[in-house]
Amino acid sequence: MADIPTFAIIGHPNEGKSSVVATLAEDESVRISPVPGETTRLARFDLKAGNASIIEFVDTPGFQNPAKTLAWFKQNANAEDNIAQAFIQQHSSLSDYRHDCELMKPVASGAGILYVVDGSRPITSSDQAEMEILRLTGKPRMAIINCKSDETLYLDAWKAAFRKSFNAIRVFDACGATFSERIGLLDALKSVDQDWNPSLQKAIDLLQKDWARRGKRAVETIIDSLEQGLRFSKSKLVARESDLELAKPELERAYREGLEKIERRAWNEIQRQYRHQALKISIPDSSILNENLFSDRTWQAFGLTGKQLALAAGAAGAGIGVGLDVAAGGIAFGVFTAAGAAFGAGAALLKGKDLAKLKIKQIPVGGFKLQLGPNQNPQFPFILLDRVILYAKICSNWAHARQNRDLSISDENLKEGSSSRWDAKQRALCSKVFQAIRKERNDQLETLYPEFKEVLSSELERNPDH
Ligand SMILES: Nc1nc2c(ncn2[C@@H]2O[C@H](COP(=O)(O)OP(=O)(O)OP(=O)(O)O)[C@@H](O)[C@H]2O)c(=O)[nH]1
Ligand SMILES: [Mg+2]
Repeated sequence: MADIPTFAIIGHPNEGKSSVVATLAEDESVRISPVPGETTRLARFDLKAGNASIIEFVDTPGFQNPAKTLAWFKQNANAEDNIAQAFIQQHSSLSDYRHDCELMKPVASGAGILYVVDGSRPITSSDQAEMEILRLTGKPRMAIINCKSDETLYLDAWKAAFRKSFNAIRVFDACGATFSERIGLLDALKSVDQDWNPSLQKAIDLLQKDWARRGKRAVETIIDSLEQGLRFSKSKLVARESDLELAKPELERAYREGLEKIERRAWNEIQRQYRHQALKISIPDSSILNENLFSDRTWQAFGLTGKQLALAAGAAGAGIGVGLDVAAGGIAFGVFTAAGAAFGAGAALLKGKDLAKLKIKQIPVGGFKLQLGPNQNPQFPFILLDRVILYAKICSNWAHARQNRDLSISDENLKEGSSSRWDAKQRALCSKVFQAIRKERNDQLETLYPEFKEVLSSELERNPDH
């Protein structure tokens, strides 16, 4: 394997070292814990583009004896070529220095140093000692200020302290960093040591290409789920007319669950594409995505306004006539539209949404066939689309260090859907796409999809704060 840039993540216990590693290496298997001393051995994690490793990050335990280690380093500073190696040799048999030796190993073998501190607390003498030890190693080093809380009182003091002994300083939120913030950090690392420049630039280029590839696959997944959702129907056979009423709620439930399954499959697939395999993404409680697909809040928050919808559907040549109010408001209207049979009160499961038509057909050999869907509501595809886009945005910006729910990171900015913020032309394009999907006009889809994919791609790339 070709040599790849290697960085050791070093610091005091419990400062967020493993969190920085998890986010930079996109690896949710890194062990993170609120209890200090979680990391006791070196652990190597490769950031990959496709299957190729492009940067290696080495997680290390926290310093155990910074003051004594510093005293030793000062005594031996001029005597040793590889002072980290000499330190390990002299201390490897002492169990009190197990962590100090462990964290020096990657330094001794030439790794660059990323020193992580929690910038929301004051500097202590131990921190001063650690900074000085790292300076005495003579290795290129960057200080990463990872604030575990919102306290900013001590930031300037940290920066001033770092200026004396570090080649670069970076504020980096391990639990909230987006892709572009990660790229920003890697970019800044290039300036720490000129020798790193070419290999880091190559890694950044590969990562950006890989990111674009993941975005493309997410778009494919979104389109797939849209096709499945818009064409989905559920049918049921019943023997006697008297069984019809009983069968309707059951059919509704099966229809709703089927749609939810389609949606969930797409979400899981997108999650996998962004390397969150272990399903550790937990949608924040405040997120509208915690509402189900059929709730009133969902239909208020996502989709288009009535006027936008009328324009979009009009441009697509889809008359939505009396259905318009239903489609736009979503709330004031009754249950499924019944076709071919009166639809009783028992069908109120999906209340509030004119979602799908129920057809009841008498079968010549006896019995009845009930069919629910496919859904014809003009607002429905915009709702599906907005929900899956929002999920993809959360996923792609979900730092791999964010393994527990109680980190208070809000998604306030992500609350509403995307499609209502697109321009009229883009919304009309959507309506055309939806119509062609419903009519299974693959010839039309072939010409519409390239532009539609561009709309989706650029939406996924848009900063989540806007
Ligand atoms: N809110 C918040 N919590 C963080 C952040 N970074 C780390 N934490 C939390 O701080 C705790 C320690 O994080 P780790 O990444 O395990 O720290 P460490 O430096 O590797 O700790 P040791 O391995 O014990 O030395 C965990 O509970 C993390 O969730 C952050 O940016 N914000
Ligand atoms: Mg750790």
